[in-house]
Amino acid sequence: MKNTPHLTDHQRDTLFAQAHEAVGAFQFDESVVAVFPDMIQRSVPGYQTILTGIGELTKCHAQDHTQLYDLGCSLGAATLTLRRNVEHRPCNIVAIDNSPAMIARAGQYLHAYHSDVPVDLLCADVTQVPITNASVVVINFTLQFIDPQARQPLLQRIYDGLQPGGILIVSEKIHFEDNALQDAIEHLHLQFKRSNGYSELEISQKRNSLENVLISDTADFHLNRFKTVGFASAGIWFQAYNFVSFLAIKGA
Ligand code: GEK
Repeated sequence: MKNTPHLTDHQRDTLFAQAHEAVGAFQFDESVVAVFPDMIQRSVPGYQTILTGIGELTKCHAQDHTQLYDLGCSLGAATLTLRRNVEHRPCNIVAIDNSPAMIARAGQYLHAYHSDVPVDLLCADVTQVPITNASVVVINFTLQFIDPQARQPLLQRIYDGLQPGGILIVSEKIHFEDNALQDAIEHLHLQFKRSNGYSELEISQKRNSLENVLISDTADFHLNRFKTVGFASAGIWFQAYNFVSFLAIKGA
């Protein structure tokens, strides 16, 4: 298994370590794929805990003879968690990302571990893919990259495609309307990145690169939207600074 890639084999993220004259808009290309596990671990507080929680929620809410979706799967970290937690159950998984580089590498990771649970890995825009007969839908840090106008229609299609009692897990970076709160909590996130070895140059160049690419909503905005599309219950099950994971449950 010498050449088999593993999600834990981290190539260090130094994408923004050198000064760039003009920082381009962030793209999920080959260069990002190569460092992605390291980048997300060092940038997103609570990332591992969220994956563990997704596993637990899947164990409790996956329904036999249904589909589980990982929308914006990147290298498939959440897909692997879904798969581990429905092993030996009659479910199948649909994992979708619109970055060909991500999907190619995700396929290698998924094949590196044996499982009897079928996974359809699709290179597609999540706003264009049908969602049917679902019991668990995960959007882990991807809604924030989707055109704000397309978010509610996507959530509506997910709601419509869920079985009664089915769940949606959405993890996002959020912002706060209150400026003092925004500054204080953003400071905590910046300290998290500094303590994980990112320099001021890396932090500021990454921020410029994500401007107009990652567009956050407030927690209230998310919660109201879950209610608008029909979810009976919606709340925050995890928060670390300005990173939140929401759970929305369709009524039985
Ligand atoms: C994880 N969920 O490790 N359709 C499909 N994919 C998209 C779209 C779209 N419209 N827009 C962006 N993406 C993963 C992490 S990363 C989060 C998700 C981050 C994809 C994009 O190609 C990228 O792979 C992913 O969404 C976001 O649990 O990098 O902060």
